[in-house]
Amino acid sequence: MKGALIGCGFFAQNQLNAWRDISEVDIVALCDVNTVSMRKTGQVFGINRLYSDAEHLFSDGGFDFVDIATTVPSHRPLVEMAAKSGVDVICQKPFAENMDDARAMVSAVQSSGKTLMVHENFRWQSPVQAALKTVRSGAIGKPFFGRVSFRSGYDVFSGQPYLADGARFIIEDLGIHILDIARAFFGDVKSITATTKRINPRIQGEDVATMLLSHHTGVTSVVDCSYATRRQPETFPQSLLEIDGDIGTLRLDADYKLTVQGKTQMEKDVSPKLLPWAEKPWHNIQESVHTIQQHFVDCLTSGLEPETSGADNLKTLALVEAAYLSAAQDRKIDLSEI
Ligand code: NAD
Ligand code: 89V
Repeated sequence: MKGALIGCGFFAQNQLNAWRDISEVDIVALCDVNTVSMRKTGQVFGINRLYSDAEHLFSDGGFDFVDIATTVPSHRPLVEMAAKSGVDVICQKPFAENMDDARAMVSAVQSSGKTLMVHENFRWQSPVQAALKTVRSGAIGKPFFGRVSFRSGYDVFSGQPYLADGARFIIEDLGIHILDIARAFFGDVKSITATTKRINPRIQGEDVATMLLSHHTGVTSVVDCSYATRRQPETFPQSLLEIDGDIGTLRLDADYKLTVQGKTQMEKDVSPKLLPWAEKPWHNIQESVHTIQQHFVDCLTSGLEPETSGADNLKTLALVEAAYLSAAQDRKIDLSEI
């Protein structure tokens, strides 16, 4: 399978490392409006076809899929170009700036008959997968309560300076992952209530969000995230879990400790692998990049819809929109409003 990657910035380096480890894939072309980072990336990964203009990349073609690793404002035009060119697409999160764009992007790729997957990788982290497998095995019975929590004081702005500038920050950038994990465990959401705060005076958007979700399955969950939490041990970038079921409880605690109590008793270290190109503490995310990209390839090969498809991601994105609306209007939002 031949691929092209657009956006040779901070996170694309992980994506390119992961593609290099996936035997079915050869990345044949790169594109970035910033030709300096594009050339540097091309040298590191031995990729010679370089484009500063995506239209030109697509008109030259010669690849089966495109990996869109740019920030959100360019996602819609790039996904629409890909749909027009008839290639499969993997696009970074946040998938779109608003629901209208997201729906148009899903529909454009559907009309082309190609596959669209969102690079929504947090549910693919191996500790989260281990917890999902345990809950799905029935070890804690039927869940009735869940908490998905990401609290950190990590300086995320040094690697991703644009995160300090947007009117929206933590729900759109990070909460989106944590909300997606809640969907993976507890199913789709009926209503959400959210509060937000900005603690760090040097950024524009909110860096704390606390959300209460009612799921169609009857589960109530709390999804909370913060980049204003100074604590030791620093748990970045771990998502911690507490899930109560009718016959037991599961916790994914700091340092990837998975515990089940109740009818089943279990304590297990579910630390992610440190891939050869990865570095701590990012290895958890980096391993999930490899896993989600392999999932994309497996879906293209088998013809199955990716678990984190564009259509699926509309529901995660709707939670982001609903959370902002709830915080702005200080009320519970029914997801049918979005
Ligand atoms: P970045 O700014 O470092 O890199 C983005 C690159 O895209 C830049 O080099 C920019 O020049 C290029 N670009 C922008 N518009 C373009 C266009 N129209 N055509 C060609 N090139 C274009 O950003 P980043 O930190 O690498 O983030 C990229 C995306 O990845 C964001 O959406 C971010 O939310 C996401 N991200 C995801 C994870 C994850 O775990 N899934 C982690 C970090 C970042
Ligand atoms: O996933 C992300 O988009 C990243 C990070 C995990 C650092 O918040 O911005």
